[in-house]
Amino acid sequence: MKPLIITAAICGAEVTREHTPKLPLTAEELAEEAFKAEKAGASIIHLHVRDATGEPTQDKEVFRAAIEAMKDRGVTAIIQPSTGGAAGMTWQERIQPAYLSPEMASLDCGTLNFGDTIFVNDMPLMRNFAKTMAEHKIFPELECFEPGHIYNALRLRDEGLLPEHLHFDIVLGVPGAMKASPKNLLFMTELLPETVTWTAAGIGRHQLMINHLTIAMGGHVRVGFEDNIYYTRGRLAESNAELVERIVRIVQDSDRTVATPEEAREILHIKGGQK
Ligand code: KMH
Ligand code: ZN
Repeated sequence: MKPLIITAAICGAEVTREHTPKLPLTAEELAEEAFKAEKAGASIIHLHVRDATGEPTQDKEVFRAAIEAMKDRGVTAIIQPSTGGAAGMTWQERIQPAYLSPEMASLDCGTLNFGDTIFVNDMPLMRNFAKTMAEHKIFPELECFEPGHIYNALRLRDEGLLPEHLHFDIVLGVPGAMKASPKNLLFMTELLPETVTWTAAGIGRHQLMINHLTIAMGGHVRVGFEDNIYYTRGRLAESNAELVERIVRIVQDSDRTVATPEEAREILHIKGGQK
């Protein structure tokens, strides 16, 4: 098996300081958190940003400040801004970080119930995002919360809107969408073409179970406060790095190795290629 890529989703759009006082919000806090997560073993930082009041924003300049702060702090991991933002944002708001031409960005592949709201991703929006990412030489991570999302992604591929190598993120356990279970992860991954790479995210208390399964199945791992703020039941994680450190131990005990940022670029075919 190839080295395993750990993605740290360090902030998200929904978690608040009321949920966990450890949540990084400002550019400097995000940079410090990303740096420590990378030192612990993360090679991708999935990035959401917040405005001065702590609310989620997709403002290009707020992303620019966070990315610059990360680079100044010494982050060499792949920085992957979200183009999902928060449910209810317009597509014009959401696409803004793509104009900064990051190495990678998330591309959500379908509409779903997201808690009490609807996270809208129709085909025209997805085509628009995929085209914009291709124009800016951004490698997309294809976020799929339901089986139909995988078919939508393959439709984008058939329309020539995606790079040759495809990388998926299977997200399970969002309230209103597909539940996190071994059976559902197996079902979702069996829909994927053989040549792709994939990671998976389990929401809330399901994070660790999904992490264990993906390590055993040859996938990659996503952890972080965006999906889960607890280390164990009732005990908040000290940091994103603490969650990453545990994954590193499990990966090594499972006789797999953890990818460096450069290895992650090779595995994803973005080294000197896509960007
Ligand atoms: N915050 C969710 C509504 C992404 O980053 O691309 C969407 C999300 C997906 O987090
Ligand atoms: Zn996200």
